[in-house]
Amino acid sequence: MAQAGDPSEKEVTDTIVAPATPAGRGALGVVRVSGPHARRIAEEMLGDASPRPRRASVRVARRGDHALDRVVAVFWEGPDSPTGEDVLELTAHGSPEILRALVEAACAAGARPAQPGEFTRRAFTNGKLDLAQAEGVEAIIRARGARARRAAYERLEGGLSRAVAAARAPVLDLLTLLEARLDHPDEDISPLPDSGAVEALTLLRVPLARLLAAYDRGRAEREGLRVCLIGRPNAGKSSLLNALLGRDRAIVAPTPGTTRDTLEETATLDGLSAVLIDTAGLRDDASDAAEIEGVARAERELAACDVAVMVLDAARAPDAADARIGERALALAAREGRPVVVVHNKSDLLRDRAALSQGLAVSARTGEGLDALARAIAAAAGADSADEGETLLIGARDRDALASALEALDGARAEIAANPAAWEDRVAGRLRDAHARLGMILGEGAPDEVLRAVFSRFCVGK
Ligand SMILES: Nc1nc2c(ncn2[C@@H]2O[C@H](COP(=O)(O)OP(=O)(O)O)[C@@H](O)[C@H]2O)c(=O)[nH]1
Ligand SMILES: [Mg+2]
Repeated sequence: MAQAGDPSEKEVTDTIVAPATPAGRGALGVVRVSGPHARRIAEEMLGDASPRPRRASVRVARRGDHALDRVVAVFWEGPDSPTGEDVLELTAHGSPEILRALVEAACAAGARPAQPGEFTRRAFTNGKLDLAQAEGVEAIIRARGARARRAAYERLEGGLSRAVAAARAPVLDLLTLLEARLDHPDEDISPLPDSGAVEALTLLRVPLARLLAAYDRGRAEREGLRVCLIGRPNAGKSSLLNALLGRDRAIVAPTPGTTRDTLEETATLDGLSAVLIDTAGLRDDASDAAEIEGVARAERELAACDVAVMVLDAARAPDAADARIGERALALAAREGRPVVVVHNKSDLLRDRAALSQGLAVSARTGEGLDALARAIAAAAGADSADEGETLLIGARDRDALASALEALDGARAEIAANPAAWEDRVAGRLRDAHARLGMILGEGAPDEVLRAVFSRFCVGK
């Protein structure tokens, strides 16, 4: 028996109880109890002195002499249970009054009301699932739409955890190799040449970069693909936005420079939800402060979007400024890795189609080419790619960990360049860092504030 003040007593948790179903009325409602007193609570509420684990039994749940409801009771004996502790699950009629009375009866028998996410947190603490999977519990409950649901299920089943483990294993292999040399300099372990190390580090990046790309796709799916319309003033960006929306939202005017700010609207393009962003026209002779700021914002949108649509005016022969400005925008998009779809707008004014360089002919006025444009945007976003990472649900916490792991790997490469032939120690440090960052996705060594932040997003009863 643990004495008061005995450090091992910290390991003993109290017993928690909460309704596991929403507070409405329905056929069934579930109350869950988890912790060392679950067995005693079963005895007190159900008269079951030794409930058979994992067997459903029909019992009258009581508080003292009062019958509360006839319930189906299931008892699990820890550690082989959903939370790793003794668990009692009572399925009653779905009435908020009954569930409240059951929770109160459990509290009278020694439980306390659970905090948000506390059941899942205990499952995590007891090694039933890692942190990535624990977040999958929340995700699958919140998921809207079949794709989001599949991705959340995959995460809950350990899909992301396996991908992270697979990306991490070779990091550890390389680290072990370097450490063996560092720890035993006299032994006959052949050194890794600089070029071999750079190559190994470059290979380590690949799976991490893929997971990060999956994050971008997932975000686009959740929040809508960010599609920004860029081009010179008067090319018809605002008109195209209206045409794609099927209604007038942006101001269209024959005078160039009408759109000085950016404007966002959600639309469905080829079945994908998208956020269309109208921007101020790109120019290199912006004169007033508002114009200059408008161009700067347009460039920021271009750098941050998922797909850029470069709108050219098919009714006008391109001049030197068009070429300069177009090149600058394409270079920026290329540097940021943003796909660009080029369209020639005002195709209704065009007599000679053959004169068009590559790109789609569209008309905001007649609607010509708009369906093809929507398909081209979806294709450019990689929405139809059957990439393996596609089904992985990657959240902001994972993204940060992946990005800092990549940074550590890139730092390791920089160490080799900076200190040829004397980098092993520092590279080992960077690899340890990358390894630890990836472990954070799984919750390894996660400080209490991280765990609290993760589980506080859950509702009570999960
Ligand atoms: N004929 C024709 N005119 C268009 C088309 N798209 C836009 N315009 C006209 O071009 C001018 C500039 O359009 P706007 O959408 O404001 O261009 P923005 O400055 O790029 O946003 C307006 O007078 C529009 O009516 C089109 O497809 N065909
Ligand atoms: Mg405009």
